[in-house]
Amino acid sequence: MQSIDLAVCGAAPAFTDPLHVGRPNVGNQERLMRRIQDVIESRWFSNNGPRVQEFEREAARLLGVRHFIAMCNGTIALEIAIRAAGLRGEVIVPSFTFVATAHSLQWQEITPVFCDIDPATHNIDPAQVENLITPRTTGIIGVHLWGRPCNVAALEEIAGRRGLGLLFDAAHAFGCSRQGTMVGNFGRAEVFSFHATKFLNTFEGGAVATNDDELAKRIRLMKNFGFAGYDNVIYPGTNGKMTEMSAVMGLTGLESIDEFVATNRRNHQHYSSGLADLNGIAIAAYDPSEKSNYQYVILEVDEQAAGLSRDELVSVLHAENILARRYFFPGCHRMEPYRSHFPNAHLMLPNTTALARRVLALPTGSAVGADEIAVICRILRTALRHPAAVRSTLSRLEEVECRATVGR
Ligand code: T4K
Repeated sequence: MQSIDLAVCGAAPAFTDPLHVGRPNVGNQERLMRRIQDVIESRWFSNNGPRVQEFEREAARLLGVRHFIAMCNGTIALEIAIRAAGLRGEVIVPSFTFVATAHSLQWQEITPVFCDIDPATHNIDPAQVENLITPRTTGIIGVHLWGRPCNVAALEEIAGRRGLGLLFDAAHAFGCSRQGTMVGNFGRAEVFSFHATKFLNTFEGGAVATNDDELAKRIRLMKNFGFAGYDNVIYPGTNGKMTEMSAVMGLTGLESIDEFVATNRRNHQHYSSGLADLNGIAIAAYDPSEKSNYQYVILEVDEQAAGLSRDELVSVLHAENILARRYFFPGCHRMEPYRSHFPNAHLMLPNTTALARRVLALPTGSAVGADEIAVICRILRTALRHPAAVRSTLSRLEEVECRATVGR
């Protein structure tokens, strides 16, 4: 049999160290270390300290939004925004998202009602939203998946007409715009994540952005136990505060944000040209007329046309130490407790089901450059040139693995 230069076929892996999808961006390390030192010397670590306030001011300025409330992570920020906006009963959300979107509702006994996506945008399909509204529905949460904003106008129209609260999970969309307006300004509020793997990170972190003064006031109380001043609690709250250490990471990242975007955009272009003209392979594009953070390189695999499935390509890449991810497989509706609550949800989610089988995320960010991307593209091209041989090798490997497991 002809030898194929792929690790699954017996060649040495292309990378000795794993290449990750979500390697953190750091920015200027010297400035970061100085700021960390300052925090330690100041002995002020939390509770709305000066660095958190500075981070909030800088981020609000960048987004052109009235209120930017920093928090300890995106999930708590979502929970607080949902509660502060008064959502309860049922809320319509896409299933094709990170499970935190659904959990932030379920955690407070609000039922997430899963809506299908538009296969062209991967975002919630406004045309499907209306079919899911019941007397218990109080809101809609759109997710700007991969940083590509939802059809905000259509969702606003439905929410306005049906008297529903509209929030956005903007975990992927810091620094992105829609029709010239920065994400952070849509709906009643938008929620960001600054998790380590995000384009801008604060180790762990999140924020709510809103132009609604009343809502912002409530959110600030909620994230600080309901304290309106010393010894004065006027609201049931939780602990959603961001630490000073997180804020200095965020401030340092903000200073390099243009560089992060440039790197991501360059990586995206390298992948796009390196994988152009391959049958059955498409890269999710960003609108060049908008601001985008180019945070994700998302490959869509049409198994029929490509000759290999998404999962087979993931196996090929993993064997090379390229840790591509199947975001957001299998869809929230197939995770617990939703799978048990709504065993037939898939009947309403054909586009979600199809896309969850087709999509994979490739390594990008400042930890990868043109050389690594050239190798990744070469591997994908090689695999796709020999689909039959790769498929039979993979099924042989699977059989061996299966026999080993049975024998254990
Ligand atoms: N809504 C949406 C739409 C979201 O995508 C997320 C988070 C949220 C809400 C909630 O926001 P947070 O509460 O997280 O702030 C990761 C992140 O943990 C998660 O924050 C993120 N979405 C999601 C898309 O990705 P996993 O399960 O993929 O994480 P993990 O540990 O497998 O890491 C991903 C890759 O990054 C790996 O290849 C390892 C690498 N990595 C990871 C960390 C933590 C590093 O190289 N360095 C690191 O420090 O969820």
